[in-house]
Amino acid sequence: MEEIATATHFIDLELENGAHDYHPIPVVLERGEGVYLWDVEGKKYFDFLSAYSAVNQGHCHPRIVNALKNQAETLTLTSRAFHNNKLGAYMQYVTDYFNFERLLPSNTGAEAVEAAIKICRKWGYTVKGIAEEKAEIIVCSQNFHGRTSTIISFSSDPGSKSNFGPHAKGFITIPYNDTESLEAVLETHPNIAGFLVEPIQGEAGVYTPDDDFIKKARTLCTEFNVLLMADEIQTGIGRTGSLLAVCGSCTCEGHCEQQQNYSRPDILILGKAISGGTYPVSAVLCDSEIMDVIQPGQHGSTFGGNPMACSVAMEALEVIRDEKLTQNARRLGNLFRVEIQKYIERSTIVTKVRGRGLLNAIVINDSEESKTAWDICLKLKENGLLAKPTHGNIIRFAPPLVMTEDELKTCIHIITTTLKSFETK
Ligand code: IF1
Repeated sequence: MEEIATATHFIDLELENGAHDYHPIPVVLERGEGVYLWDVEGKKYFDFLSAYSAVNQGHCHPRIVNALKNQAETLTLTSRAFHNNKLGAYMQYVTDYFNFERLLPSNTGAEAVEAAIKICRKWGYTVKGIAEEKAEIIVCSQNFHGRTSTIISFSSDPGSKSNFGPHAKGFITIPYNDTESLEAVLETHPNIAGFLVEPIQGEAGVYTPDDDFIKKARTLCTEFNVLLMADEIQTGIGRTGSLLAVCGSCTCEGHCEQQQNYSRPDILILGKAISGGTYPVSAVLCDSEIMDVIQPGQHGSTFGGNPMACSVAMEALEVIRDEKLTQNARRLGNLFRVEIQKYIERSTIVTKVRGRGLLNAIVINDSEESKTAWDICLKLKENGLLAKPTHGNIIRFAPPLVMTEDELKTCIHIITTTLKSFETK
């Protein structure tokens, strides 16, 4: 029987056969190239999500795809029971790139966060001298660090958390962007091993903290001998207009000696764009003094550090540098916010634009429970641009970093025209 390839057909197949764990925008994509996506009906879109910032290098980047193809034809997986000829070179490349001494390889973001938590706790016991089972980690409210049972234990989103207990202990939540609370907890709790934080909170609605938040957190962590763990899974690798969001306003290409505003974390967690979205790759980076708490048999992963991941990630990071994508994100991000701000001045429907580099969001003048942001995203889709609400009233705008200025101007036009059709007067 011949099937007609309409969007509804593909959507129904998922609904009938899959877990109902997502509620996607109703578009079925079949092809991507650079900043563009095409659906099964042949309609072309600008991608303003970039697979949640995994596709910073653009869809199907030819250099990254080639690295993937070549490695796939040579060797895909050995497990860590044996060495492979890519892992060492990859580790050397990435530790040089981000200026850390050691790398622990993994596959997904949540898995890397889990590994960071384990490293941090073990450091707490064996180096800091915290008594057995007493280590605590400070986290921020409205965080998003992944979906594992430990990570959801310290989520503040009931949907992510409720009925999935019993929850893991050992986490203390403070408000985001609040160094006074951080200091108060550090002063009153002697068993803190680490502070886990997103330099910009993505899921919270691209919530951008005060410029000195991470810097102050860095100082406090040093003062109290606590590990600063930066989850840069979403903000890292050029997205915010610096190599890492913890680099602040530094424009260097990753050679950290020059970074005046750099708040160097003790543990850096990367994922998503480290592979340009072609393969699941994540990593934990830190110096030997910390990483060496992990010894053979104490952590691992079947796929972690496989030659596909290594080859793809090296190429993906090389592309970030060669194409100056960090600098492009910074320049286009500034342009985006200036133009959207101009629109906001004449708007009743949009109240705010915020973000850094090409990680931005607009706040819609409606309640968090409303579906206005959703409706705007459906209209944007009709007008050829794909974006996703993060709450009922917030829309994230995060195109691939390979966008040109002309393309961005076209997109700003699509966005403002769409918003105009929602204005009440
Ligand atoms: C989904 C958000 C983005 C992350 C940070 C760890 C992870 C993520 C800072 C886990 C993942 C995703 C996953 C995606 C939605 C999403 C997201 F809206 F929830 F916040 F990107 F903005 N740390 N972020 O952002 O990484 O295990 O998924 O590889 O569909 O759940 P993962």
